[in-house]
Amino acid sequence: MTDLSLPKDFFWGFATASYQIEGAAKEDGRGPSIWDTFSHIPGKTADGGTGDVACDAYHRTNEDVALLKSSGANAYRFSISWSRVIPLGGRDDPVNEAGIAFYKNYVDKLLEAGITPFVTLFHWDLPQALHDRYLGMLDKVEFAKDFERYARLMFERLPKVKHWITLNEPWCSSVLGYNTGLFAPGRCSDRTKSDVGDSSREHLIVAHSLLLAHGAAVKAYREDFKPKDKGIIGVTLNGDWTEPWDPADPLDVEAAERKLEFAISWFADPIYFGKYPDSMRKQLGDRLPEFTPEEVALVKGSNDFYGMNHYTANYIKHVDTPAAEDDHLGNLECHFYNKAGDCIGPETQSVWLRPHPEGFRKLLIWLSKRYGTPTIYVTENGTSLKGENDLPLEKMVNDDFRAEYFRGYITAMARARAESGVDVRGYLAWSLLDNFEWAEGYETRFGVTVVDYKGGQKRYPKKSFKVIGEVFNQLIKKD
Ligand code: GBH
Repeated sequence: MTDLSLPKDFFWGFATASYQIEGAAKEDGRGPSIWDTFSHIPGKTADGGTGDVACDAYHRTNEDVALLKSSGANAYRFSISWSRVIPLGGRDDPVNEAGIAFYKNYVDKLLEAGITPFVTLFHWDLPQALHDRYLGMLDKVEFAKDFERYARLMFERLPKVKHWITLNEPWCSSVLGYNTGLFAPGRCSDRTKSDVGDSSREHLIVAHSLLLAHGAAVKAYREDFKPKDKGIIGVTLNGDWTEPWDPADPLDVEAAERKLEFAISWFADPIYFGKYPDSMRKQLGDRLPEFTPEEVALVKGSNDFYGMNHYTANYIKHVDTPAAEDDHLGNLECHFYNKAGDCIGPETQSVWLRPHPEGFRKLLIWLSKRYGTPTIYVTENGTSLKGENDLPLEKMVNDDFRAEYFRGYITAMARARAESGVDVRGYLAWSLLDNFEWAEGYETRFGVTVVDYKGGQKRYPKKSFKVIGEVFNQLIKKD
């Protein structure tokens, strides 16, 4: 049996995001973000939920840090609400000191508790004012400048933070925000008129802007803030594992690889190689933006580590002509069953999520091979449970399904490290708390802690909260 143990300095803990947990949407000078606007439009979230109150985390720093400490975790990932620290978002707009003080205190409290903060600058909650001013992420020049200024402010004001994540899942901001319209700001590629000419290109333009903004923030950090030999910065990308629908069909095999490229390499190839993947260029032609030489210089080499969010897997079937609005996928379809009738994994509450831990191991290896053994931090991994929200509290805390999910996935990660030399150095489970699950509202829960929304936002740790700690305690070497 391989030794699956993890090194003593391995980071493990939990992750959250500002709009999903903070609430206090109008308090202490916070400005609105595109998610405030979007979640208040009837029909945009499953239960009409908004982040107005969420888990009320803005008022519960001490309680939540104590909760984290009781788990034994040594790391915690959270995100900053840009519009809480710069309510209007822009580089010439005023700073909101109350917002800064909130995050400064959070960092101090975590460090006092022996927990290392991993801080995300942008987890989708763009200041609404920037969207109103110049369409936000659609304007690559203005957006990168404003993002860089915001990033500089945080680097300066949170000097104790040594692990920075620029963007969370730019794929989601691009595709869900500008192509399918399921996420804020809810723009769709309907091939009708658009402020940028052809609306079907909007997600491609947004992705390009996000890459440049990431590059600008990294450059600023490295040149002006990074302490010697300390302090690392990178982007977090989402990506599901893929298996061919028919392993004997070369077209499906190729499509499975292409799906990884359209989801992951769209962002990672520019960062590691300075260009978009050939498969995307081939399919999208000049609809896909080109990098200027200056842009290549900014983006290429801009990751100190690879932030990996991972949840699920799919069987991939090649199709010759996808629906026009599906061209972000790359001529293919995603299925939960393959040609032989095997199912990729059991149902959860999320239509897109089927546990398949073996896919995690394979994707870690795939990333490691393609990008030259980068240091990887798993910045999210977790699951919802079918019907969990309908259970009474005493049943909700017995989340065996989630506990087993974590056991399987963490073991798969340890195997990728031990057997295949993947340089994974940290793991943050999604999520510390049940929270505002975006378009799914509050009906879908991802937490290892129940948040009793009707009972004053009280927290009740679930079984998985404890099991994750046990698994890491077994795996991490004592000396
Ligand atoms: C993460 O994304 C987010 O970072 C986090 O905020 C969120 O709470 C967590 O997932 C749980 O959902 O709408 O059918 O096209 C995970 C990756 C990729 C999952 C896009 C949902 C949309 C599927 N996400 N996917 S669909």
